[in-house]
Amino acid sequence: MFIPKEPGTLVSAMEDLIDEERDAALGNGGLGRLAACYVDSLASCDLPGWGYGLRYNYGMFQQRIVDGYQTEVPDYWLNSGNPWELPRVDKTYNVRFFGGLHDEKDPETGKVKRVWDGGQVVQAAAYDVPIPGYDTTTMGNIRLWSSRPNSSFDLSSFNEGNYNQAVEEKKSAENITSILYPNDNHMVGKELRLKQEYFLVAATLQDIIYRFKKGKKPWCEFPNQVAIQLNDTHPTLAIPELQRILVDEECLEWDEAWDIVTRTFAFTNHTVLPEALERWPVDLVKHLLPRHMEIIYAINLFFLQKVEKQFPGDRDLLVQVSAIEEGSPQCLRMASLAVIGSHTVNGVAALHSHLIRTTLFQHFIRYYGEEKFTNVTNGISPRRWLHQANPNLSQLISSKLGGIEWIKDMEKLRALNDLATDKEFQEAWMDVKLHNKMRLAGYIKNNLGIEVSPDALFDIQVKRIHEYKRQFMNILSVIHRYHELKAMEPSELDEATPRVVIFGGKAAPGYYIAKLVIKLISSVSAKVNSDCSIKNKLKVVFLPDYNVSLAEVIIPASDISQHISTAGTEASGTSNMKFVLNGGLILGTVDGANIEIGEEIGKDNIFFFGVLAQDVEDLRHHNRMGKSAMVSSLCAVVQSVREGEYGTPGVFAPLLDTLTIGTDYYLVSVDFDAYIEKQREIEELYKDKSCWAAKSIRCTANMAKFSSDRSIREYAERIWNIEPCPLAATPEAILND
Ligand code: CBF
Repeated sequence: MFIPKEPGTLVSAMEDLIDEERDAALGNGGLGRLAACYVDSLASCDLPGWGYGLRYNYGMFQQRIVDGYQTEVPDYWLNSGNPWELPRVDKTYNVRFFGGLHDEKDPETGKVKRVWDGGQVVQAAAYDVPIPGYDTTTMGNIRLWSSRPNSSFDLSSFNEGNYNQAVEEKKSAENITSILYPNDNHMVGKELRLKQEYFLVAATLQDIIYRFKKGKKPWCEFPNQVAIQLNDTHPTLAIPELQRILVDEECLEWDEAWDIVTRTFAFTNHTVLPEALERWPVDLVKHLLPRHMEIIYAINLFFLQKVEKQFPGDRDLLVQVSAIEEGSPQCLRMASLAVIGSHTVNGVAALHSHLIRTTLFQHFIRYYGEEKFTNVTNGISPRRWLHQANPNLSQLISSKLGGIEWIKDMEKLRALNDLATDKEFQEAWMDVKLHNKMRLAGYIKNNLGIEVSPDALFDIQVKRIHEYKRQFMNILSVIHRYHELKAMEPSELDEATPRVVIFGGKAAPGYYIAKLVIKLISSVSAKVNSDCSIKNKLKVVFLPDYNVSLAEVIIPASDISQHISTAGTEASGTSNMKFVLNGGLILGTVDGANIEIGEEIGKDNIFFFGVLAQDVEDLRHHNRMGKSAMVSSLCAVVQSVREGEYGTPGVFAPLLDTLTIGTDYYLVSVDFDAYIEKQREIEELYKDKSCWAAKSIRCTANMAKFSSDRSIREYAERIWNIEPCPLAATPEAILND
């Protein structure tokens, strides 16, 4: 496909073509990207599994920075078509919303069944994105659903004069997959979002059942043939939907159906943040999906009856585990429904899985016991995140290891440990890093006009902007460093390690505080970069429109990356793994997968700081009681911002107030001094190039655990009970599915 760069011009090189290609930005952050790595691993490990999702017309918005502020531009990524998808005209299913319920007697059996009819019926049309496995004939697939008016929508309404209504119906159907909600780790209770969730599960289940029925097996075989992993709570409606299909359409008895349902589903929890946990007003669910709400009530009632039987009179326990939260409004707790309807529940890193056992799902453990709750630490694809993103490093590694087998078996990387202190190898290793830093420096110069030296320490924090991820603490520490540099004698300044602090990430459009963080970074960047008195010892860059393509340029270029969430808030993180796999060191809190990365690469090769998750609640309590004062290092920084060092005083007041008038919920003040101290340590250590190179090599060498192949095999063996079965990727095999 050729895309004119300017009218009349054709692209001249493959690189230009690649630059023109748009990301399919169909997710918000780590959650969707994790799933993409998992589909790559499923295919590469010859495991028979697919991913399902929605084909939004508008994906994640494009971020522009105007006058230091984030603005959002719609991402119409399909403008020039999508060469990687296969529209499946033969794969369409109808999906119903709203409507009414009544009972109907089967004339033959005399059995009364519940009928859901009327309402709005839309069509789900499949688009396949084939995912070839690496070095195998097995082909995976991501099937994305697009909504459109159903086939009975025709021109008769127009002819009857109901033109407006017909157009409205068409628009309403198309709206469902029109746009991705751009919130990461934050739930928005909009009817359209709930429609998207049901649309996904209704189409997907019909598709799965269609394939199951081709095998002509009895329903009791379904859980042996099919495993469905709920990737967070967003597809939880699949549980009542399968129950509905089995009871209302396939006429199974309730208990038999429920046994099938609970042996089919497993659920991955990806967050403990309260604001991210889905709670839907019962009235909204009832209005949109009346039969599902009836079924959910019944599922919950039968479950609570069992709990009551085991713990007679323990009313508090019933309140805690109920899928319905009493209150005004009454709400459906999706995570509880997911637990009740699944045979296995997992967290995504060891600490996170421990936390969900001891906090979020602690009450469920009393009833179910520990066995149902497990951990599968996240992973990343070495194909994309080392081989593709960092071709020079991939080549260097392969040349030393005598082959590229590591790409499917990261254990092989361990041999690099023997080369960690080899001077020649260190030089070659750091040459690749320098080359990658030059590439990023070029990008920064071309896009922002900021000159940065590739010899400086590249210190990077790229991820969604969120208070719990503490980009705010990072920029406050940059200001602190700036003040230090300004106060230095010339001789001391000459000795200082030059540092380029790079930020990137999108804030949800309605997340005011996160947007102010971006503004503060931009303002600090403008001031610091133009201050000649600090002799280029500090540069600050905010890279607009962080996305996967940009990540592939940024990640290989890091010396240090920051993963500094308040302990206990980041479920796992996956960019931490990507940076370390590329030989970047980590400055991080004792949180999420940072902990396991430290265990694997060795405590000497990671810079940990900050409070532990187990102490966070007590510290917050202290803050709420007004028992802790802000540390003086932070006070000075806050004051300089308040006084207008970075623009009009007052602009940043709501942000600064989160530390002072607020209760500093994310414990910035508590961690600040330890954080600054670690940064000092890093700057000192960076001066010893050989020591740094050895650490960098050991990082890459010891990341085997974080291959998504390992994660996906754990799901396959411990949760889905499936084995590798290489599939011939013939066109027939794919098109028949
Ligand atoms: O498990 C994948 C990722 O999911 C999140 O992004 C999420 O949206 N819940 C978490 O915030 C990450 O910690 C996690 O790595």
